[in-house]
Amino acid sequence: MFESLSDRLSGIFDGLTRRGALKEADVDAALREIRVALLEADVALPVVKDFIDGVKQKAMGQEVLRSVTPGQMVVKIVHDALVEMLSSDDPADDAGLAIHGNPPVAILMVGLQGSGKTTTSAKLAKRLAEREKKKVLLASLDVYRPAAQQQLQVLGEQTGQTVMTPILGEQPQAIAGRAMETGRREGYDVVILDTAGRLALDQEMMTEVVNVRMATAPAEVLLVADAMTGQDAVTIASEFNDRVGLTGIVLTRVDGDARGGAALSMRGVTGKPIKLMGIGEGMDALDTFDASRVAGSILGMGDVVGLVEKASQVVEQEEAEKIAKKMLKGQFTLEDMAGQFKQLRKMGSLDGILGMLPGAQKAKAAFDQHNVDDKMIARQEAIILSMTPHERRNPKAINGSRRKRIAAGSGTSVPEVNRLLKQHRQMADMMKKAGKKGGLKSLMGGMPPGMMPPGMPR
Ligand SMILES: Nc1nc2c(ncn2[C@@H]2O[C@H](COP(=O)(O)OP(=O)(O)OP(=O)(O)O)[C@@H](O)[C@H]2O)c(=O)[nH]1
Ligand SMILES: [Mg+2]
Repeated sequence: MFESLSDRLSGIFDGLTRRGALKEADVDAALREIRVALLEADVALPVVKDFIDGVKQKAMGQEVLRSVTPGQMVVKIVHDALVEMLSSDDPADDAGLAIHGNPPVAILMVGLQGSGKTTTSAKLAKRLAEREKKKVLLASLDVYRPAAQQQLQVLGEQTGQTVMTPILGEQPQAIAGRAMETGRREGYDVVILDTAGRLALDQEMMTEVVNVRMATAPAEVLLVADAMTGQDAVTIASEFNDRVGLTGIVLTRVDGDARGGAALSMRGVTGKPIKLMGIGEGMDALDTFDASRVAGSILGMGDVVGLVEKASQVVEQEEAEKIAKKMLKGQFTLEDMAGQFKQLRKMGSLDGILGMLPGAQKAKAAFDQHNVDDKMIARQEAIILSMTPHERRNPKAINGSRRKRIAAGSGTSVPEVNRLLKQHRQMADMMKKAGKKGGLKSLMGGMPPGMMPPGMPR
């Protein structure tokens, strides 16, 4: 079934083991297979189309790394694009839930019957209580299914969270109102409203949910959807989004063997982030949404992605070594300097990189002392990028009027351009000397931090 995508791709690229940029024909052939794979994973057609178009743009002309095949390269590009599309743009603090407003903050859980609303409500209450130290009140608005309210009661007991006591005959909107009132009176931070599910979308149910939403003004309206949902996912999600207005999606049963196509469809169609995922029946089995996990199961080829990642690390290492050798010969150009900045930026924020290195405290102090931060690197990179290739190779040619132009082009100032040129001159000199005297070690000692190529021996 799906594992065969890998085989299909290697078929297309048979005999194509040469390195070089990806050609349009290769990319097209691979994307045809990926299109089929996505459809097999139950991703909705319009979403597949958009996605494939986007990936094609990205893939064209990309270098194929040594030791991976073009097919594997395409898979990696597709995987990254999937992760990007599935990821939320929110700088998600925890799950990116808006729970820090004026208490009590309401969270409304909606979705089809059996999608996991009640279970997820209880899991979420526990999570917010434990991780965010919130006082949470749970309320069941499900007056239709017998024992629905008791189910929440039981889960509340299990998780040690308060569930509002039901009153016989009370209607959903009234229950919601009472829950908010109780929340206010008794100092709850969050009120989670668990609604009733239906087998299919029906208007009466939508109207009820819309009324509840208007009465409680929830900070979050979460669509709880089963990862196993097939093509219905799109209809469900867009209907709920149009009628009720979603703020996010919770994908349940990610622990099952569903391929996760629904996630991509719902994300694509609603544009709403998937904030959480259910990964089991236990009350702790709720996690922040992991885009790469779901992308991996949509493509079913995590191993390929890992392989390409490793290959790209090797290539980066080789690049770094090449630059280091050039530096020692005193041929360190402004282009090399820009390359260094790019590498640094690609690796993430400086603080993040330093956090990953053992014994980073000392390095961090050195960076701070030299005022090297991400913003400064970005500005310096911009300055170099505003030069012509000729200027980058011949810094001596950069006269006063060129400096003005470069400063304007990079949104910096002439003194900043001067400083960068001076820094480059000093580095090139220093490297030449160090190269004559004795190797990399002494060189690294004298280099301003921020200029050390990643991957160089320290
Ligand atoms: N494996 C697994 N099971 C889940 C997950 N989330 C919910 N379930 C199970 O799915 C079943 C239905 O969950 P409920 O929470 O009752 O679903 P619901 O949406 O409230 O159902 P209705 O109220 O009838 O519409 C339960 O047996 C849950 O244990 C999950 O992430 N993984
Ligand atoms: Mg329920």
